[in-house]
Amino acid sequence: MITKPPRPKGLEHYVGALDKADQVGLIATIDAAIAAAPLYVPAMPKTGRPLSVQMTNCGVLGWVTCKDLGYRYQPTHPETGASWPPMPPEILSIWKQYAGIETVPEACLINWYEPGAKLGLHVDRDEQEFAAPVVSISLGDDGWFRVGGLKRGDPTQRLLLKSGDVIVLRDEARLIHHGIDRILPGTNDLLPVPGRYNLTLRRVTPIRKSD
Ligand SMILES: O=C(O)CCC(=O)C(=O)O
Ligand SMILES: [Mn+2]
Repeated sequence: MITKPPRPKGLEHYVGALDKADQVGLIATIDAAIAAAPLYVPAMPKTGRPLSVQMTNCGVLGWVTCKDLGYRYQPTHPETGASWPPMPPEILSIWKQYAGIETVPEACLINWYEPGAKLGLHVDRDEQEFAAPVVSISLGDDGWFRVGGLKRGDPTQRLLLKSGDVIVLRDEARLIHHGIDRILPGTNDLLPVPGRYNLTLRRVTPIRKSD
């Protein structure tokens, strides 16, 4: 008999955390953020290979990647040079509900997956602070989330993420491998077109007592 690997400790999956009204509100928030900071096509460090996921950010810092400068956080959009739009209060309140920590997130990465887009197995490790969790919100079509362990070769399992689900990676799971195998176009009618948004909230700089 093939047994499923246990769910990694510190990985929390809140199914249906956001109701439809909250999801509709978040889409309006994302639309406004994208109007100020357009989605761009990020590229892999060194090779310059484009990612299939389009990205933008809100918050004081945004996660970006390009051929020459690689993965990093910066306060401005890589193409427009403008500051990222501020962290919307409704996104901050989701962090407050799920992060279980007093400190505030600095970055909200907005990922847009068109049909066919995916995100390879990786670890969120470009932050300077790992005491804070990563909180991530799924909106739109379903997506297969692949999750492994601390080491790249560790066994993996997949979880179906649906619109309104919240994932938290904390403590032992803060640095586990994860990615999106694929999305399932047409599984949700929140958006007028097939696709999936994911919002990833992260603390980037060390937590200060005053935060
Ligand atoms: O789309 C997702 O659910 C995961 C996104 C992710 O892992 C990331 O942007 O680092
Ligand atoms: Mn990630």
